[in-house]
Amino acid sequence: MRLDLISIFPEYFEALNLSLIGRAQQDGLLEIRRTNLRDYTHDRHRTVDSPPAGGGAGMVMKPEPWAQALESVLSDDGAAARPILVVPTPSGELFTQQRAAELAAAEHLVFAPGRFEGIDERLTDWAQEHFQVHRLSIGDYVLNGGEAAVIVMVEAITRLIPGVIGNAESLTEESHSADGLLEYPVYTKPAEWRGRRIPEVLLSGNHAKIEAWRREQSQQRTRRRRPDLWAKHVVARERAAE
Ligand code: JQB
Repeated sequence: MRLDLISIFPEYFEALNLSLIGRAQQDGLLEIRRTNLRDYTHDRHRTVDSPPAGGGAGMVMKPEPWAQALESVLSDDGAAARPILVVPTPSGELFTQQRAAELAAAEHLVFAPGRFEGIDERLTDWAQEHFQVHRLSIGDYVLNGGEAAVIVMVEAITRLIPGVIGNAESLTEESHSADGLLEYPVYTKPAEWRGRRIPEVLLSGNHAKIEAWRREQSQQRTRRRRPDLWAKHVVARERAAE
C-alpha cells in the first residue's frame, strides 16, 4: 500500500516510523511519503491561509497549494484508477472499524489534513474529479488540525494489511469481538499483585469455563460502559436467532 500524507507539519508523521508501521515500511509492505504543503506555494511568505469569505474568526486554507500538491501526487501514481483522498474534518462521516477495513483494501491512499478553520470547500469539490473523496471524522470533539486524526486512521488501516501484525491470531481474536462487544479484561503474572488476585477461573485450565467467563465479562462491560453498543448487539443477536 502507498500512503501520501500532505501537511504544513510533515514532521508530525515521524511517529509512523516507529514500531509496527515503521517495520512494515522497512519490509516493503507499506510506502509512506510525506509532502510539505508549503512546497506548493509560490510567494515569499509561502502563504497557505487567508481570512474567511463572509467574515468571522480565524483563517481558512487556500485551495490552490492543495490542488498543486494533489496534482503532484497524481502525476507520479502509475495506476489508472482514481486514488482515494481522505480529508479529515470534524464535519465528516464517522471513521469506524468498518471504514478502516474498507480503506485497508486500497492500493493508494492520500491524506489531506488541514489546519486553521479548515480548507476552502471548493478544494474537495474539485478533487472529486480526480480522487474518490472521503470526508471523515475520528470522533465528536474538536482538534486543532487533521494531523492527529491521520495518525489514528493510518494506524487503524495499516494494521489490517496482511503481514503488518506478526501475530495473525491477534486479528482473529478481535474479529470475534466484532460481534459488537467490548473486549474482556486481561491479566498477566504474578497471580497476586499488590494484594489483588487474578480471577481464579483464569488459573483453572478449564478452557470452556474461561471462554464463558470472558463472554460474560464482555457483555457486562458493554452493557455498563456502552449502552449504545449493547442496544445494537441485542438487536443483531435477536435477528440472528430468528
Ligand atoms: C482544521 C480540524 C479536525 C481537520 C477529524 C475531529 O476544523 C475546525 N473547525 C473549527 C475549528 C477548528 C478546526 C480545526 N481543524 C482542520 C481539521 C479539525 C480535522 C478534527 C477531526 N478528523 N475533530 N477535529 N474528529
